[in-house]
Amino acid sequence: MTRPKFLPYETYREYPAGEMRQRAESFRDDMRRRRTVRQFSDRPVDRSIIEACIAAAGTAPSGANMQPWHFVLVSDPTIKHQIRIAAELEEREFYTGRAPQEWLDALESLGTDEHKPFLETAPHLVAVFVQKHSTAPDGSRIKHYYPVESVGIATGILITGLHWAGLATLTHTPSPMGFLNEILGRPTHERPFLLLVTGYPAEDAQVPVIGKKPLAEILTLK
Ligand code: IYR
Repeated sequence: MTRPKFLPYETYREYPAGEMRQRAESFRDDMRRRRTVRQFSDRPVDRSIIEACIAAAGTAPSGANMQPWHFVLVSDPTIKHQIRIAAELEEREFYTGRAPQEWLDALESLGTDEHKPFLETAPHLVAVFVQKHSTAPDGSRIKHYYPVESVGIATGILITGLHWAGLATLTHTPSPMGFLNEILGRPTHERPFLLLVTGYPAEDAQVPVIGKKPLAEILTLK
């Protein structure tokens, strides 16, 4: 057993109370501008911007710091095409049979259907995978803790970072997503978590008229 090493927390920054409030409120206001977009422009976006956002996502807290995530950044049109074909195949089944009516009713206000042109139009797709375990150099399995929660947090940071950078995103969850392992050559102990579509919104992009619950509804103060 090695003794844990600790160092002073030198990167911490404290802000005066007024500035803290201002930062929190301006962050809230900026996040309120974020909308999920389903119509993307094909305007190119430098890959390094997405890479910086993925690096930010990789700073997320995770169970026992196992960092149980893997990101595949897809910008190659041929691979995007393969993903679109596979996703639309699953989605067609979803919309024409697999989905219970209750689920279809819940999706009605979003205007989604089995057509997923954005998987080819948008310049980048980020496939996010959850690693159920990892492998030690001797081949033994290393257990991961709270992998889904951890990857959810990392994905939240990724979406926030892309929005912060000025890009639009769509959290897309074709189901099932097993085809992503095949197309992207990821091992079976990695489960697709979601597919994040990113780029500029199309100039004529429209967003559904839906709202977010008010604070009083999502917060209980005790
Ligand atoms: N995966 C399908 C259906 C879908 C499901 C949920 I839950 C959404 O919030 C949106 C869509 C699709 O992408 O169309």
